[in-house]
Amino acid sequence: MRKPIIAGNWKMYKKFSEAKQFIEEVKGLAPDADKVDSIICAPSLFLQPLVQATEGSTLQIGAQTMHDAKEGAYTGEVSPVQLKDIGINYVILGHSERRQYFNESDVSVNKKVKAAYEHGITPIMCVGETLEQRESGATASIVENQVAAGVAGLAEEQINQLVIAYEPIWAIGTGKTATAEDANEVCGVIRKKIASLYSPEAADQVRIQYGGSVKPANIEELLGMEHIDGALVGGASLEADSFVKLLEAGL
Ligand code: G2H
Repeated sequence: MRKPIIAGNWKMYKKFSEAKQFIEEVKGLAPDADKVDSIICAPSLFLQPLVQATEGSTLQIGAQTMHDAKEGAYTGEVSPVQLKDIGINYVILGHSERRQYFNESDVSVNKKVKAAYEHGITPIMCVGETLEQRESGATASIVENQVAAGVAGLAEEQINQLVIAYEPIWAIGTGKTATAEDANEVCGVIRKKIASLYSPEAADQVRIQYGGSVKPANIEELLGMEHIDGALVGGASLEADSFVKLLEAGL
């Protein structure tokens, strides 16, 4: 049985006062850590104080991106060493917005995934197709290629720690959710790809999230699917009430 993993992705939303208030409201309500992994991926600026604010809670704070180098002259960037040092255990890598607006590629995502492992941070590696790719029937091959490129060079014993988020780009922030069946089908393709690259046992352990307009009204159906082990949630993770409902759906 794979443990559900529900992660909020706040993107570039919230002032610090709002972020703190959210954490105050949610931190006592997050489920037991042995039942659900509950994570908020906050803007870099807020990470350290929010880690402190969640002390003693099962709610964890994650990052939304990082550089692959452990340190260096990379103005504006944050390193895996810096994240780990303040108590960050999860990082979203290769989100489609990073790929689209910040030139991230399968190659740079792979470097970051490897760097995350090197420093004991669990990567939430995002993959997903555009609407054009879906309509041309290329979804499976696009996603398989992104997965293979993203995990290149990882050892089999590292793979069971991996979290993959399948986020069809056309469903992000648009209100359009893939049907649970469609999402499950692509998550199944991802699992099969891991099985062919590593082993059926490794594929069985990898946790795969669906992301793209997940909300309290649709999360239960999504989580009920065979290959969907969690959700990466943007808009619906911004309100405390809604996020708590999402976490409870993981129970
Ligand atoms: C997809 C998702 C969070 P939303 O980007 O990663 O955002 O739930 O708003 O579609």
